[in-house]
Amino acid sequence: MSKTKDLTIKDVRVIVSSPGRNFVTLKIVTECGIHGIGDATVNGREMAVASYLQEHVAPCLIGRNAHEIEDIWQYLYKGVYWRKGPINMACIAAVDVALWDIKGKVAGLPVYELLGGKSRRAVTTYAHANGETIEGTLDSAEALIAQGFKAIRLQTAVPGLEGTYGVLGDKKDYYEQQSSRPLPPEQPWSTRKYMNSIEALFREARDRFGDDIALTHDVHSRLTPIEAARLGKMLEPYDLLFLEDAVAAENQDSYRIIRDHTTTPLAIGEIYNTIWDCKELIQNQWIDYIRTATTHAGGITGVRRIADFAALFHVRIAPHGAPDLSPICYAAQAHLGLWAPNFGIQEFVGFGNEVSDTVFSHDLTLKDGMIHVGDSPGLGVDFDEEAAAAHPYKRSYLPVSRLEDGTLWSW
Ligand code: GCO
Ligand code: MG
Repeated sequence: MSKTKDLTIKDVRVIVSSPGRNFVTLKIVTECGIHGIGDATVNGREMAVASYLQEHVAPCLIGRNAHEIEDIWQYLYKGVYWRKGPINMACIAAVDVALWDIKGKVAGLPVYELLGGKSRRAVTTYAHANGETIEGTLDSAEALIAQGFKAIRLQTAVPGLEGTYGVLGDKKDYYEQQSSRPLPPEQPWSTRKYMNSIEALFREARDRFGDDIALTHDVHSRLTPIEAARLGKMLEPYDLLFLEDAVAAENQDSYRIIRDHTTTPLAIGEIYNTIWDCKELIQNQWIDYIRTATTHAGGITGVRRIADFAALFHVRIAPHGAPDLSPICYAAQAHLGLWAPNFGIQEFVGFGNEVSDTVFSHDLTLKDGMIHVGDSPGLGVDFDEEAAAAHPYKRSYLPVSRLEDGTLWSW
């Protein structure tokens, strides 16, 4: 069937829109009219990705055969000379995911079938419970458990600090925090205050919910390795599914120190772009979950490679799923999660909001905390360019963190 279709790429469109928040969407159109879409959003640096795609990537795609996903991936990776990097890899990711979408549509099959078929019924997720107090956080967790979630991430404000990661006070999101001043919001950090308050959150969670519910926590790279080792030990009695981003690991060796001291499972990877960023973490078995996202780590092709490598070392995938990842990314990761033999869990904060629902349509459904993938050919997600045009890009930044004396810290 595919032989009769002309899959020459004839148009590549880059659309930056803000249906609730900024997204960079790539649309690849072939001669026969079949199109595919990909997500290239890099939160806070959207226009850099858009211009890289428009100016440098799109011209190389025109006239290419959309079926040649691997060759196009290599052409954009090796062929660019400047390897890796968040902007470059998000652009490769968007192209890659759009091409998988096209291949699925041509084959008349959902993408997970092209990857090797289902390894499970549906994709288990973890949801976020946040709060200004432990009680507030646990109330929000209780509501999620009532909806059927079996795994919850807990984040609570640190007493004495204004604006802890994951907790937004009276603001809906970081966009709202910047409504009067579009510059990175600043938040204070104190490791001492955090270390003195965090254990109570998990102690009270286990007291209230028992042992069946899986719990995670995101440290957002605020600790040093030895502090993270201490935190891991401190939380051992509460049996976390994983402790996320305990330490930033440009130096992957850091994780050996944490691993030497604690049996709390470790997860990292949401800002990684390639397999090289996590190679030592995985092959030394210093982590348990690798959290690379299709949007930031070279698409389905990039994350599939990481997943296969990770499987050799008992490391499972737990892809990033924050609200700055578009429904296209959610769909791509749902297909991967359905297939990957070493899938662990998917982070999930909803498929979007009322506004983004007018722009993105998809056939994913959530039931009992699991994402079910429909049987539409390709990714099963689409993007309405006209609806998107009603929501123009709005400059916005992620926050930054400072210690109480003003020193810049990891946010
Ligand atoms: C998470 C993340 C996010 C990121 C955000 C950056 O685990 O969900 O840490 O909150 O900070 O997606 O763009
Ligand atoms: Mg995180």
